[in-house]
Amino acid sequence: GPAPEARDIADAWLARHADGFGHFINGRFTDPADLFAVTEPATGANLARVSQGSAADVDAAVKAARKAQPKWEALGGHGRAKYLYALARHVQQHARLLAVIESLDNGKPIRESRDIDVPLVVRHLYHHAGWAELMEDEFPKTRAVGVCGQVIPWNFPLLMLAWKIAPALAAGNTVVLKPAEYTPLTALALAQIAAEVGLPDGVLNIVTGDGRTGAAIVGHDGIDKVAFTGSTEVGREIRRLTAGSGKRLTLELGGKSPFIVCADADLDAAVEGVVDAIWFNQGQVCCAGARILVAEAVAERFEALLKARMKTLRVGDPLDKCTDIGAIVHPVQLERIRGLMAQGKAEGAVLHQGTAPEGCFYPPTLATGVAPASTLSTEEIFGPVATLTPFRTPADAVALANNTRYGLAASIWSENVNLCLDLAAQVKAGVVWINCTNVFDAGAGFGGYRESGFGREGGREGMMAYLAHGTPRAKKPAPDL
Ligand code: TXE
Repeated sequence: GPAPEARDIADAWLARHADGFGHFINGRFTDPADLFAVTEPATGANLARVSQGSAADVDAAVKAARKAQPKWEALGGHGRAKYLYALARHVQQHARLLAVIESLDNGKPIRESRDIDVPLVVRHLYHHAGWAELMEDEFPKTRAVGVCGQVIPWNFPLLMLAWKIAPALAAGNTVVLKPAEYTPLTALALAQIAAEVGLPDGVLNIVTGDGRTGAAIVGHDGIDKVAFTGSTEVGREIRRLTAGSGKRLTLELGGKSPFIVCADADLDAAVEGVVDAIWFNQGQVCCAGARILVAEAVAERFEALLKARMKTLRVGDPLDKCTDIGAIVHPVQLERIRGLMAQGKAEGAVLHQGTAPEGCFYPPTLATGVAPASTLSTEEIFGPVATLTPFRTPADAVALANNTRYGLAASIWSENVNLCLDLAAQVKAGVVWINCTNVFDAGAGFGGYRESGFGREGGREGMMAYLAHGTPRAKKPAPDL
């Protein structure tokens, strides 16, 4: 398991909040009210109780954010950067606590929360502290949008929070954020960290609750910009709700990303790529490489290698450092995965699976014999399930890759760089990885096409979403000679 002290720190933190968590509004926690249970998916045990945010709570949070916004913006980029740097440093100091809470709450392996989630959170905060420093130079004649309502999912609870709040705060906006109801705990810990670093009251407000609380945020008149990451269905609903309201909107929704293995690919590397693409975070990744497309010439060999590798993956206790695949976030999601797999089997798919313990776990799975129009080829499963489909020519691979309602990401594997670049240009996806996958950087815009949503998060493009009249400074024309 993790260093015992880390678990102890988490248990002590949970014990201190045994009476339940309130919302973080205007720099302090409200009294816990209308509590619901947050459970540990790996064991089913209750972890904590948090408050279901009402319309009145949302209203109080939006009012606090409105009041704080002009002062926060007037601080200037350098002033705001100091707070973002401090947040980053304090998250680093509490890294072990945050990693263990994240793994308990979400079910993800501690190796991932410790080595991927939390370090990426820190990196994101530092990167955007840098943007804040450069605001006046890089984005002159812009202003903040105002108050941002942000609603996030449960698959990367703290990382999605960082993606949302870092650019918003750097640009001078204030925030009302709702974490997902399955995984609100690291957001509440981060609220405590924000208080610890003395972030001015009202700049960051965290209201917990379910979709009703989310809808109250999205629909509130005092919100200037909505940012949402989650299901395509809810994204569509939010688009309807905000249409004609004058609110700005960015949506980061689902995916069914292709993972293309060309005939000349380094197959061992591509196998490890699949592990990172679909067996990372239990496959609950919006840009997961869920559709493996492999050149006919190497398909049989690749399938054999992949099945052998799949059998070595350990599914189980998220807090065990040897675990590769942890718990599915919630029994409801597990049922959803099982339902889709049953449908896939009924449509003729053959399932190859590793093993998983009893409980809220699902084994790594490879589905073969899937038709392009079948459920398993088209529906986002959001579990550790990849389909494997052979293709004849690179042009066929592109056609299969683009045969989707989504367009979030793609991975291309080949030793021929010209072929990689040629395919990359033809695959319609917001991110294309070449000979790697699921690589994230705070400096690169991330986002999708089609039903994967619109808007970019990260880097310069990500900043633009949080700026009014936010055009980057035009390069000065060369002076006339
Ligand atoms: O997502 P929801 P769910 C996909 C994935 C998954 C499926 C269902 O396929 O199996 O969605 O997951 C809040 N107004 N993704 O049901 O409901 C909700 O409280 C405002 C892909 O958990 O979209 C939570 O905070 N907010 C995805 C957030 O929306 C509302 C990540 C996401 O929950 C709302 C998650 C409403 N009407 C799921 N209804 C990705 N792209 O990464 C709910 N919410």
